[in-house]
Amino acid sequence: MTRLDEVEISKIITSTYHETLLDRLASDVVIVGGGPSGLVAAFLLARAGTKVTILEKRLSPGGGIWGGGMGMNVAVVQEEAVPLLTELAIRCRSARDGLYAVDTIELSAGLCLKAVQAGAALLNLVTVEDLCVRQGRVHGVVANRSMIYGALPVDPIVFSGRAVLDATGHEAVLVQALRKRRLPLKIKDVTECGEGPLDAQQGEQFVVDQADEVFPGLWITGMSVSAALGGPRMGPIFGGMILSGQRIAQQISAALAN
Ligand code: 48H
Repeated sequence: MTRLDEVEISKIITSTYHETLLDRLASDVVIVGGGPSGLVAAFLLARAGTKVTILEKRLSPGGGIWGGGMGMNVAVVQEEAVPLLTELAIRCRSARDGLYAVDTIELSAGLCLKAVQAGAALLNLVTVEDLCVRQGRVHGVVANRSMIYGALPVDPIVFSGRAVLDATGHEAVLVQALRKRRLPLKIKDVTECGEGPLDAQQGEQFVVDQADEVFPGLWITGMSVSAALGGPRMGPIFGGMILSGQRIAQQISAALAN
């Protein structure tokens, strides 16, 4: 058995983490939120060679996937999402009428694994509380340790990115931060963030079609699209989140190439 020195173990954790942290203070793309839409975007961008950092406030990334519907750990996806999931080696079981059942443990773990293996860095327990805006463009986010945020008077630090993606789900945290300052968004001015009543068909189409850049340097994907624009919620179906992440990855790639 390898001989153990407890301080050496702590040194490995500290030095490895801080090496990543130092490297990731500046990225091409900062993705806030490690739910399905953020993870899909992270995987596709990282695979294309983009330097991607995901900041996730919770201990476990995966967002709303884990709970499936009412805590039953099965996610339903439409057939349009199956090719990407199959490419990621996430198994989809045909159920009926173009709908597939996916084990939520496999979906969450699979998306995290593939994003990280493609080169995305995922920093958990990091809560993003604000944006950096200079000359009318978002160029970073303001973040703190989740355990500190809201609990202690400790200042945050900044992660910069050429593109920032709000994938914070129902909270649409970054859109809220801009609205609060009355900064001019490219989207209609709904007075408060918040989704409309549940309509699975419309809600799923909405998060795919409306995923876009909403302010120079800031894109939205997944449930934050519904929250930011007042689109319908869709209930326990995840194909739209996957396709929304896919669409926004294409948009960000195209923008970074210019
Ligand atoms: C860092 C943060 C912060 C912050 C939040 O909720 P998510 O799963 O988001 P999506 O859009 O990828 O997927 C939505 C889906 O899970 C869902 O909720 C559906 C389909 N609902 C339908 C309905 O009708 O209710 O993930 C967002 C992630 C989470 O992991 C959060 O912890 C994280 O973002 N997050 N991370 N800083 N300030 N806020």
